[in-house]
Amino acid sequence: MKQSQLLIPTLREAPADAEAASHKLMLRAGLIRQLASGVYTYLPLGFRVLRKVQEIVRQEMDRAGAQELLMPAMQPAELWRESGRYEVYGPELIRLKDRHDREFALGPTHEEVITSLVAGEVSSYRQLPMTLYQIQTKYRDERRPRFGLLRGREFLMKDAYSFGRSWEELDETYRAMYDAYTRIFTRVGLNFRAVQADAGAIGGEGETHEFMALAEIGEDTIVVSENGTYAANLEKAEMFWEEPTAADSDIPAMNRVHTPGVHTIEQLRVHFSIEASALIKTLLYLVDDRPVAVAVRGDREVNETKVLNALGGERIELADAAAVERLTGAAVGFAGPAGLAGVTLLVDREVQAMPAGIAGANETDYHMENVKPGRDFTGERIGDFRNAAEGDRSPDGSGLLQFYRGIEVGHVFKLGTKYSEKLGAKYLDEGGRRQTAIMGCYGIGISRILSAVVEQHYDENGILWPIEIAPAAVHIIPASVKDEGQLQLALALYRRFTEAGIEALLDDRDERAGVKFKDADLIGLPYRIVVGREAAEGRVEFKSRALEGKEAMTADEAFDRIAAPSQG
Ligand code: 9G3
Repeated sequence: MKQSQLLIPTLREAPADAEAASHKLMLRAGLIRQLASGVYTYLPLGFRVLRKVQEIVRQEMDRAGAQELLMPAMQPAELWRESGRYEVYGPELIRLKDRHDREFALGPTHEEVITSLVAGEVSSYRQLPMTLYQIQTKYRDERRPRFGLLRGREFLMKDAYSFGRSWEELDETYRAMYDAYTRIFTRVGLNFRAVQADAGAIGGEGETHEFMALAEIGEDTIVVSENGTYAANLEKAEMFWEEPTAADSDIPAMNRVHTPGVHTIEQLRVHFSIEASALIKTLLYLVDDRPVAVAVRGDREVNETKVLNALGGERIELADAAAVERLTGAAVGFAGPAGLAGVTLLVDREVQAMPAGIAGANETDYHMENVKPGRDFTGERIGDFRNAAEGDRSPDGSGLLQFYRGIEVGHVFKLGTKYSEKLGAKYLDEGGRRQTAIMGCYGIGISRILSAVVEQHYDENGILWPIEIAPAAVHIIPASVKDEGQLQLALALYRRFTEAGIEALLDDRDERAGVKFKDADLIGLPYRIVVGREAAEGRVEFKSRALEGKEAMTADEAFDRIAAPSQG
C-alpha cells in the first residue's frame, strides 16, 4: 500500500467531544469517522483491522465446529411478538414500517430469527447438535452512545446459536465456545478475564460468562480473587461469609433521636460520631412496580441484580422521592427497617449479624438508635444483597478480592428452551417423541474489540498494534522522496516485503520527515524502516514501534528482522 494514494486522514488533535483514549486515537490515526452519534465509517486502515479480527473469529468458530450463515437485519415484528419481547424492549429497539405498513425491527440480536429458522428446517435428532453463527451488523438505539466504537448504535457482532438434545450437549458446546473465545481474545492481543456473569434480560436457565478486556474506561466492574480461581462481574460477585457466633448481647430498647436534616450516611456518621458500619442503610425500590426495602450496612452498596434475582423480578428501579415519602411516611434519608409496613423487606446477612445499629425512624428528621435485628424488625428474606467490596475475601476463601474495570467483548449463555419453546424449535427423538431443542447463544463484539485493543495498546504518540491484527506489518519511510537514492531503496524494500507476502505501508508522500514520523507513530504499525542519508550505503534505520530506540543496519538485515525474525 502506498500512502500517497490511500485515504488515511490523520489529525494532529482529536475532536473535543472524544473522551476515551481509543476514540481519540482511532479518529486521529484516520481509522474511523463518525457519520452520526454512535454510527461510524471504517476508513481503509480501520477496515483492514476489522477484517483481520473477523478472520480470526471465523477461524476459531469454524474450528469449534460452528457453521457460518448470514441473517437479515430486517426482522418482522411478529417474531418478536411470538417471543414476547416486542413490548419488553423500549426505544432501544429500532422499529420501522415497510411500504405496506408492516412492522419490522432492525436486529439488535437474532435469537428469534435463528430459532424460527431452525424450527422450520430441523426436525430430527440426527441433525443435532448444531451451532450456527454469523458476523453481522446489529442495531441498538443506545440512549448515550459514546467512546467511539465502544458503545455504538450500529456495530459488528459475531453471534452464534447452538441447538442440542440435552444439557450435556449444551455443556460441551458451551465449553467449546468458551475455549474458542479464549483463543480469539488471546490472538487479538487482549488482556482479558472470563468472569461469571448474570444472564440479565436474555434470561436463560444456566451459567453465563462474560469475557472482559481490562481497561479503566470499561463500564463494567469485575472481581477477581488473588490467585484468579474466582472471577465474576460485580453484578454477580459473592464474597466469603461465615455466620458469626451469635453473641447475644442485651441491647436497650430503640430510642428516637431528633436528627434534623441529617439524611446522608456521611452526615449520620458525623452526627453520631460512629463508623458507617454501625449504621443500617435502607433503600426503597420498585421491583416490577412492587415496593421493596433493602437493608444493608451503612458502608455497603445494594446490589440490584441480587435483589432482582432473589425476587425473580424482571425490572428494578430506585423508588423516587414521592414513592419513598408514600412508603415510609418520611423524606428520603430517614427510611429504616423497623416499623416499615406494606413493603417486602430484604435484610443483608451482615445487618442481620449486627448486635444493633442506627437506622432511619421512618419519620422525617428522626433516626432510631439500638435497632436490633430480629427484635425490632424481621426481613422477609435474609441473604446476600450487597456489592462485593475492597477487603472482602474470595468466596472460595482464596485471598482478597481485587477489582478491575472491564470492557465486555464477549458473552456466552446457556439459554435452555426459553426461545425454542416459544418459537417451536422441536425435533423427533430416537423414540419418535417431540422434544424441544436446548439452546445456547454466544456473542463477540467485533467492532468493540478494535477499541478494546487500542485501549490496551497505546502510548503518548499513538497506537501500538499487535502484529496479528495490525493494518500492516511494516511502515517503510523514505525520509525524503526527492532524494532518488532513498526513494529507490525504499521502493525496493517495499517490493521485497510485498513479494514475500508481508504487508507493508510505504509512506511515499512528498512530506517533511517529521510529519511522516508523527503519522507513523499515530498509525502504530509494529515495525518501521526509515530510509535516510545512509541509503547510498544501502543502510537503513530499523525500529520496533513498541520499543524505545532504533538501530542502523543494512536493508537486508532489516528485511530479515521482519521476514525471518531470529528465534533467539
Ligand atoms: C433487544 C435490544 C437490546 C438487547 C437485546 C434485545 C442485549 C438482547 C442480550 C443479547 C444476548 C445474546 C446473542 C449473542 C450474544 C448476546 N441487548 N440483549 O437480547 F431487543 Cl434493543 O443480545 N444474543
